[in-house]
Amino acid sequence: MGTFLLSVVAVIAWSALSAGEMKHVISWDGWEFYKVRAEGAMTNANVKATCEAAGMRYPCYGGNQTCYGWTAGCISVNSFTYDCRIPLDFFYVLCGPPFGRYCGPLGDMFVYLPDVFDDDGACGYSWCFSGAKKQDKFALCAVALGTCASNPCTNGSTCLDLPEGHTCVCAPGYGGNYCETDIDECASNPCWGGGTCWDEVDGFSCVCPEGFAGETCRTVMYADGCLLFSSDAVSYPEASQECQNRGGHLVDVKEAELQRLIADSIPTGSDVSPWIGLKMSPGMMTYTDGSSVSAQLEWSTSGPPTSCDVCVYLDSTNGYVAKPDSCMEPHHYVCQSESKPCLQNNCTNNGVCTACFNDSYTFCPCPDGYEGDSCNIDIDECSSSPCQNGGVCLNSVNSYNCYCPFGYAGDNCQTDLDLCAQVACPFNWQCQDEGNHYICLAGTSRLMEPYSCSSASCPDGMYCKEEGPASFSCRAG
Ligand SMILES: [Ca+2]
Ligand SMILES: [Ca+2]
Repeated sequence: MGTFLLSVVAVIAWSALSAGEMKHVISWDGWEFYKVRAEGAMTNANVKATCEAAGMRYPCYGGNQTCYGWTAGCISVNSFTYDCRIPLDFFYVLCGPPFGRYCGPLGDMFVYLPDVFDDDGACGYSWCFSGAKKQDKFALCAVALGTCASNPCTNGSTCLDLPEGHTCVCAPGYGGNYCETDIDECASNPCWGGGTCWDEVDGFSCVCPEGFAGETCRTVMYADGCLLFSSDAVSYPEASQECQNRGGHLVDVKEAELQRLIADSIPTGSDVSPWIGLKMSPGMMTYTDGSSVSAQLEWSTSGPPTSCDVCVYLDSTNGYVAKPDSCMEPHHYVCQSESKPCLQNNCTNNGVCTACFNDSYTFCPCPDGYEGDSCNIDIDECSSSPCQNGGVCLNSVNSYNCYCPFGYAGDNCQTDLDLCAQVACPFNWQCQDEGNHYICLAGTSRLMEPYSCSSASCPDGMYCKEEGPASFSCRAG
């Protein structure tokens, strides 16, 4: 009785967990075939209901509507076997030939075949026996290839069934017919100044080189302020307005150093020829602060133009010398902002926070020995293994110390001390310097007798070790 109850419980629990479970069998003539776990007797009614509950259609034992065993409601597919029976086709593809009785992927599978068995049993694979007395096996079901029912859309996308087929509406950051592709947002090289780009889902992040900041590394800090390199090309008035919106102005290039800094900050090969803050105001070239053109600015011709409505850009094809152009031409541009202390100092270890462009960008210029966005990293000066001869390195602020083993000295333990000059072996014995210890050898005139270490053998702080007949060593420790 106990065993009987146990088996009943087990069957109920098993079917409750497994009903509807499905396994892909094969793609065939525009359809995807699945075996779907059924619950109860494997009758035609149950096979049909199981397929429909899974959102699928049901194929028949006969392959198309001219063949044996096909009724309305079945799907039509082409068969290549002589009797056009679908399960036999599958056998040939999955397991045959030669045709046998068992094919693993088709095992325990029942196919819709009405009006053949008196008990309404579905047709069991492969000799088409009635399924009416079989319980909880698999129904053969199918969905049309490419329809939403077969879940073709991936990565959280939405599938739309349309008359001409399905279409996948991708979640942001994915592409491809089935949204299977993570779009590479780094493909356009968005990180400026040699920054490293990391592709993410629907975005990217830049790891900026030292001195560059901002989401795309387009802000550069220098001694007197910050420069911001635009990502777009616009007319001079638009560029001027954009810089003002950011709390700065087009860069006033008055010193040759600043002109060089701009040139050096533009990645090689990017062909960016940016507007700078210099244009013709009635009769003379003036900077954004109203001052007249500096003698230090290097020009492409003999000097600044004297007429017309012209603005000035730095010519990338000509070593970034200044060149006039119509103010309405599109160019990239460089904004400039003076730096000032941050409203809040987020820098640690005595770094002084500096802000540019209305606090849009903050920098922590770090004191020597520290690095990191907030100067929170103590640079490990031991990482280059500066201590030689087994010296132990201790990292400190902007420095390191080597603790040398016995026998070595110097800042990096680079000096091999002459131990024999500092110690004494017994009279007439020879001293041999072995780096971090020394050996005393009995003279050849003495008998080769064993030496016995005593407290007097070595200097204080060293211990004696018998090395064989008539020799011993003194070692630190
Ligand atoms: Ca991506
Ligand atoms: Ca350090």
